[in-house]
Amino acid sequence: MNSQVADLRDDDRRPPDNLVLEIVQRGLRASPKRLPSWLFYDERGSHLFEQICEQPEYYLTRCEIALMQSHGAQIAQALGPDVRLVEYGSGHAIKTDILLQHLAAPVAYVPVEISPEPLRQSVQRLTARFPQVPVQPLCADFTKGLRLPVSPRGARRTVIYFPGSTIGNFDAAEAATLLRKMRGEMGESGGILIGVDLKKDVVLLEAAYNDAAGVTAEFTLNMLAHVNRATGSDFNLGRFRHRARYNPMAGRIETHIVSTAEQSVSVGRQLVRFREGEAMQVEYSCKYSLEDFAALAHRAGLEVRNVWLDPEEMFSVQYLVRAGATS
Ligand code: AVI
Repeated sequence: MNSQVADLRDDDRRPPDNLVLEIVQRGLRASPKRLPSWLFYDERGSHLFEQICEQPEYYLTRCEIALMQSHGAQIAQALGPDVRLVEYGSGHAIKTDILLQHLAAPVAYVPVEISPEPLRQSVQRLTARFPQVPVQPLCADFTKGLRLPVSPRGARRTVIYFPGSTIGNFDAAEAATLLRKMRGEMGESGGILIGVDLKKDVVLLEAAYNDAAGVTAEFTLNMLAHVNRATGSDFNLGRFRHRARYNPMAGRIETHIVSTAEQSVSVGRQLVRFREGEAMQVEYSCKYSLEDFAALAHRAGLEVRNVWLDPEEMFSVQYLVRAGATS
């Protein structure tokens, strides 16, 4: 039976505002200052991220969709029939459509998403579009241990779908920990289907995070508006700017919020001083070569079974299984 939208299970882990204050204060005491990237995603931030995905410079979404369209059938074949598909951070689940069109007799689709509204909307849309696929939504933080719902029938394997190169927003140690957690959740015969952005010309990489329309800059600074609302702080958005640069040694775009003046900001009872030009680190977007990613998978006890590339070879979708798995 398809789950009703009202059945959303809520693990309620988005930190309450008093904890947000503590997390922000701790990040602003650190040297250099930093704020966690989940603070981007209030309602406006999520909307701005959708707009980023439509910017001509932000090739990631366009290339991943092109890749799923051209290789969807092959990908579904690699996953096999009777799959339980668990999507981490499913959002509006746009790329999932292409996969569900091709999968043979999927046992269930389990979207795992922390924001209830996109989850509700995607469940409604996918239930209408694929009435034969049971949808079992889970409103939860995919970085924490998940209690997956019991499937309506036995699955041949659980496949964790993690598109969008969201893995790039975790540093190498965190990414290995997350992949290891997925390895546990997918079980012996399971797999991970993951979108991974590739290393490429710095000009293209930096353009993707500095679009001409300024949407990414707005997305970045919106984090301060979110922090003001959640903590009562008084960041003046006009006195900070967005900066995103590629660090070739670390292989990642590093996004900072830079103070354009010497200034003080009140965050709870803490007075935070900024020097002119001082940068707060707010996001990493790691880029991988195919070898880099295979090595990361190996650290998590996984191996790469398949790699698919978009026609421009900018982006990859990879299928990982347990190291040494035979089936
Ligand atoms: C969600 N994530 C994969 C995006 C990225 O490319 O790192 C977030 C983003 N930040 C700025 N632009 C897009």
